Amino acid sequence: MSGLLGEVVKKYPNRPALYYEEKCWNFREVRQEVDAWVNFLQQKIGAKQTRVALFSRNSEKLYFIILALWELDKELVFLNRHLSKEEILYQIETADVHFLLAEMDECSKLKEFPVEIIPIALPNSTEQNHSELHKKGDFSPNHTASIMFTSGTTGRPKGVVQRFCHHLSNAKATIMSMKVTPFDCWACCVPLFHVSGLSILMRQLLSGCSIRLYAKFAPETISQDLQQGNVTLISLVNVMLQELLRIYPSVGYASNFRTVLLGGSPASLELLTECQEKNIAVIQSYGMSETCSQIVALSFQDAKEKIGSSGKPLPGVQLQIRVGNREAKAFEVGEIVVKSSSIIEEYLLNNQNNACKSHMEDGWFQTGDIGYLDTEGFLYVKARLSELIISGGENIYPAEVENCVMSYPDIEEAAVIGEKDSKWGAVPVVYYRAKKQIETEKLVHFISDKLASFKVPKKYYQIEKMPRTASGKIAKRLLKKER
Ligand code: S0N
Ligand code: AMP
Ligand code: MG
Ligand code: MG
Repeated sequence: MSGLLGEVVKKYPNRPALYYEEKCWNFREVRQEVDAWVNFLQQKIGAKQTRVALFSRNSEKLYFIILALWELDKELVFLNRHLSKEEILYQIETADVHFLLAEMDECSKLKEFPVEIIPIALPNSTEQNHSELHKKGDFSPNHTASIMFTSGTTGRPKGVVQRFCHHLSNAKATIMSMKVTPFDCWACCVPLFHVSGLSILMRQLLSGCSIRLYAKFAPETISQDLQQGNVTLISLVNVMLQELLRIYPSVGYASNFRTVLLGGSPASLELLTECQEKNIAVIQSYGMSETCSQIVALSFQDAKEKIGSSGKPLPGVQLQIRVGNREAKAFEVGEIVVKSSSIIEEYLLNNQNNACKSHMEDGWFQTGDIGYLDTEGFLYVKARLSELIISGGENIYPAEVENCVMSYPDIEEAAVIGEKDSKWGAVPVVYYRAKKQIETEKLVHFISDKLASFKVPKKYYQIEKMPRTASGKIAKRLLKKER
């Protein structure tokens, strides 16, 4: 598997690799850009450093840097761009990172961190001159490619350790099931710091397809690219598809546009129906960071008959519904467990280099999601074991927000629940009990300092008494009545 980048460059040197804003780079030009970054970065970051953190929006530079750091055999720690300073600090300490590459305008915010900050700016020519030959990354299967944090039920983030073998196994399955070719152009407007985005890069390295990368989700620009035939595939979360439909052109999209890969959360039936009416092919998918992107998908051929289903396992993926220790019957609801070579083996925990296994003894991975299979083996995801709230494709674990709210002076108890939201799908709202009247504005300010913006509750209810279940736990279902 040596030199993934080298191989794709050798096969398709003159084919377009990357489109970004008005520019295009073929694979040979990508190689040159990546080499320049390799030379620059190897002078900045010592060979002994195994991990490097990245904090950035999508950009052509970020794309080159990811490839360059892999050429240097570095493990990449992807930080969500919306994180607060405290969250970033926690993640870089957990991952034991000493170097952080950040967008220029974020550098001042990060300057007191115990890491060396490298601004993401073009390496200047004098720095490039000092270059020496470097060892080309071999992308060996067991090497860690990326680490992405997920919060989990305890409220403390843990690192999802994605190795090249996991990514590549997933990429192969996706390429096979979606029939991706070098003539495809995959629009990447999801963040590269999520596996939704990074997996597109992996699929490119294996298939030779082009990528059209966007700095942010700009619906007008993307809609135009879809109309002009500049894109054949696109990965989206619900809120993005909804925005694109709002400005859907009467002439439709170009005929070479093939399909939307929709993922990250349950798909809205309304949205799927509207896409069917407009003849937009959507692959509804189920996946997670731990599975290195989609592992179950509903092809658009099946979409009409099986609307609401997440589909069937991708090639190489085994799926079961478990009730206790046994496998469920058709239509019986239980926990979704999966087995596949694209599933991670371990999480990084809060003590440096302290990892925990992700699998059960028998090799199955417990997703924490609840669902059932129909008689033909189509998966329906019903709910989650945890109270995870998904806002616009970003995950929010109530425990994490509750811990933060309870650390505010005089607040004694807090409960966070998700509320339906027409734009984001769901948003967090908080109920709390305190010794005295709390000024909401100050509380919001306090939380915003500590948590990523999308985790900050959108509504605040100070209540006298928390409703409780017979066993004494907060009865979240009864909270709304306390308003
Ligand atoms: C929807 C997005 C683009 C919205 O962001 P927007 O409007 O561009 O705003 P920003 O400029 O980024 O931020 C400005 C402020 O807006 C608020 N905000 C932003 N996002 C959210 C949000 N999600 N919820 C609530 N508020 C939000 C903030 O206040 C922000 O302020 P600052 O800047 O101060 O923080 C954006 O949210 C987005 O990109 N969402 C998608 C994220 C995503 O990709 N999720 C998927 C994660 N899951 C996986 O990766 C596994 C599944 C998977 O692989 C997959 C998923 C989808 C499609 C395909 C696949 C696949 O299998 O391949
Ligand atoms: P993440 O850890 O951000 O990758 O999020 C993964 C979680 O998103 C899964 O465990 C599910 O709870 C949820 N999810 C992803 N796809 C779907 C889907 N098709 N239907 C329901 N939930 C989904
Ligand atoms: Mg912020
Ligand atoms: Mg997430």
